[in-house]
Amino acid sequence: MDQSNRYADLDLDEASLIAQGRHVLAAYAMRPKRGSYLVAAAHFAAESSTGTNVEVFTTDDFTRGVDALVYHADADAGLMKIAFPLDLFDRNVTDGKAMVASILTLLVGNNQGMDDIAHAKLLDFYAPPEFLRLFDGPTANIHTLLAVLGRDAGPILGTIIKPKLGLRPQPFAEACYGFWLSGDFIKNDEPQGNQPFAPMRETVRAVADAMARAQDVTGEAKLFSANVTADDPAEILARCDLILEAFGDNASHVAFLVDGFVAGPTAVATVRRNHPGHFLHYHRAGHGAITSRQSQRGYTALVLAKLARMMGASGLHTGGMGFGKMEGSPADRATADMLDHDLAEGPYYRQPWHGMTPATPIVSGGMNALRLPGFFDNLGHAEVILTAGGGAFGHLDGPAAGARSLRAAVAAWRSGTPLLDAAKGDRDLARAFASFPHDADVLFPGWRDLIVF
Ligand code: CAP
Ligand code: MG
Repeated sequence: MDQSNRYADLDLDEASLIAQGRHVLAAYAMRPKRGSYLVAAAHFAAESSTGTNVEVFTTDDFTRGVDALVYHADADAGLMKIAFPLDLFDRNVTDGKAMVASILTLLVGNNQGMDDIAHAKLLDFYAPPEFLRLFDGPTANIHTLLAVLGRDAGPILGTIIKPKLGLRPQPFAEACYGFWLSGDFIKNDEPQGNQPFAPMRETVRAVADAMARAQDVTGEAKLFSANVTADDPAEILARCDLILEAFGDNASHVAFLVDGFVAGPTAVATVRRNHPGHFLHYHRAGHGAITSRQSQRGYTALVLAKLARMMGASGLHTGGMGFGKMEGSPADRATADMLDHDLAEGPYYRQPWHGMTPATPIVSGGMNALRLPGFFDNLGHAEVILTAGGGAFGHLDGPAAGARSLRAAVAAWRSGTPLLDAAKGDRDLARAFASFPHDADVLFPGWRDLIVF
């Protein structure tokens, strides 16, 4: 059925829609399976809002007033844009706030499985000020953690305990201690929780003890991001309580890690609303299934970043941006900007955040000292949390030397010193070349003749 006379209005002007502020706007890469582009787009808008594939008897004039409308349809480019009236979005019965679950249900819900659509991917969306105000936004960010460290500038240098799984409580805590001798921040790797071989109560107590010892030895504050991801909000909160109790006097040195893509907005909101004083670390394992450039459905990492900031994540993984081991490119810098700028450029919409607290990019995935200068050149600043698992525990001289090599690489980047020159006077950095020779060969050809150990 052609519904384009109801669910499309190509005369609508985007600038006016933004000025009116009564719609969420969404840009999709979309290809129909068959037939007219506009007819498919209109059906897509219908399924995403008030309609279905046929006209229904119960529709009244009010219903028509909240139809989502296709306002741009370009068959050649495979691009469509849809305006979603704000009234479509669900509000909490408890406090009238809006929810990311509802955004996902409308923008990338049933429309992802329609028979007449070959594929559709949400590339960007615009949230007007009135809608943004209905989200919690972040309470904490890198500044919360820098205050604990007694510093006023990033980066915060961190690691992920590796191996990912298989360490029992004491070896796990000793791995933490080793890194904390010179690094700042440790996160659980995403599958680490309450496995039978490493019960959380025991592991967390040992880690808290390792933190206290490392702080005594170094005279510096240390940070731990504890994974509290679970299906049940009650289990998440029980984990938070257990962790805060174990860390005792150092409870403010704890961040809570939620795997927000697999556990969903409920898990993120549970931590955000119950522990607003703590840094909420949004890890995004699994997001590649839909955000990957290979995926023609779902949404992009930039969309995920916008949603994470709206939900109140303090920090979100933004990947290695082409400088690490995960899929990415230098253009992913826009994803980091979306988290921490007050006015951020998406590929289709400019998003003003109207003072919503910035979130912090968390840089991870195959990072090591050799890869940092290129990464920071591209990003243009270093106000990030950097977590290098292999980059710390893969250093030939162990995690403390790994942490020092990361710090030396940051210092070299700040002072504009080429890394090879810096490595000549810094053993930890020099040994990073020997530790990651494949990277060294690619990034610094000829290094073997220049660096003496
Ligand atoms: C990094 C990591 C992170 C990935 C996730 C891992 O370890 O712990 O989960 O960074 O990707 O398991 O791979 P390494 P992203 O430092 O050893 O690579 O940050 O892009 O979400
Ligand atoms: Mg990991």
